[in-house]
Amino acid sequence: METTQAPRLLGLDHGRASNVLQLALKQTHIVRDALQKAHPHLKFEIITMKTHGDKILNVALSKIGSKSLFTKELEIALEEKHVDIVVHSLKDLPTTLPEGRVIGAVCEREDPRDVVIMHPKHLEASLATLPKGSVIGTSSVRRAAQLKRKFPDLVFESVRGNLNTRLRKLEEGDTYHALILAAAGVMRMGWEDKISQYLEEDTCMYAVGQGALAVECREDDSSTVALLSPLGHLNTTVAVIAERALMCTLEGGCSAPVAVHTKVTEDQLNLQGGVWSLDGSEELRHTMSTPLAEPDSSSDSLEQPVKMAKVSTTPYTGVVSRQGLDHFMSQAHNLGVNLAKHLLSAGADRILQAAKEQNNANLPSNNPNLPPSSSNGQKKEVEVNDS
Ligand code: DPM
Repeated sequence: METTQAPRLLGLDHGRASNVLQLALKQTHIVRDALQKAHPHLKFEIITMKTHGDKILNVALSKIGSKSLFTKELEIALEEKHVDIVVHSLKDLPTTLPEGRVIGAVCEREDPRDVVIMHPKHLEASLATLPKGSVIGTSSVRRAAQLKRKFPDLVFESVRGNLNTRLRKLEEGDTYHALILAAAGVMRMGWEDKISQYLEEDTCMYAVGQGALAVECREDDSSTVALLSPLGHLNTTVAVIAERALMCTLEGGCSAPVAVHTKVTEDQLNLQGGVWSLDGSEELRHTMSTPLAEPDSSSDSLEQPVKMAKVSTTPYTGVVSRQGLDHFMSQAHNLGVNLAKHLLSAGADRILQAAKEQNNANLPSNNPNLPPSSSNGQKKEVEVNDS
């Protein structure tokens, strides 16, 4: 049974002095503050814990294999009710959540674009004017594939570590001429003034869900689902449902060169999707849109009260549906599925399969930095720090 006690939030703690600067903690605070504002009579507590995440930060993201690795301990803490809410960057959440878990709210999206952070020596340059052979740091196959296509004379190299580490490697070293990062993370870190260039969709489309925060909870925890409701942002929610439905139907993961560009107007949702070969030599893009129309009230059937008896879910790629908004969410979902089907019939399956095989071939076997059995559902060895 759920109690009337306020839910608790969970922050990520890597146990170092610099951790207050880290993105996950900042994002958790953003959501905690929003919850506190929406429910001033309740108290929301942040609980920190250590994760395996920092142990594998020196392995390129595309080579880790399982997208949910970073968040595994958090998931277990949620399941075992040490915490009730977990905050994520939506783009790091798989399109199929673990059983019993839902995204209770998707908060308003920050600028979803990717940006260029230049080395202090090249502040005057742009990607187009950097000298031939300049090294661009990114571990994202999505970014590398699109930018290789556009700038064949640049060299792309993996850059490891959290955002602080990456910035230090750029600014204090001579390895990289520039980094590509998500504007959202850069802004949440307070580094807006370091941005040299914003990448538009003709240069580099963004990742599914990029820039949006997802607030996860247990599906059967209806009191928390209700508390999260005011944090949900409608335009962001329909956009990311379409993007995630596209990704899910393409069966892409975080290591797939898949990208999107989404526009929501008052009555229309417009989704552009793209798929690239790892070297950028092949590109497949297509745009589709759907009207975001109110449901036709005359078609409301007597069934409705029965459907509404089960309070929330029918989650769309994990996102809880809301009464009254269900119609928009289903239109958005269909748009993503239809666009994916179009891309698949135009050859996306072959491009993605080849990319997957190439990625797997690069996977370091027996890497000592990878935690054991990353993909099974065992829930031992969890260390929750309740202080
Ligand atoms: C995922 C990717 C990256 C993150 C792959 C991609 C970037 C990895 C890299 C799925 N997660 O984007 O193609 O640059 O080497 C991540 C960041 C944020 C959430 C940092 C970033 C912050 C932005 C947000 C890492 N996850 O992309 O610069 O909230 O969307």
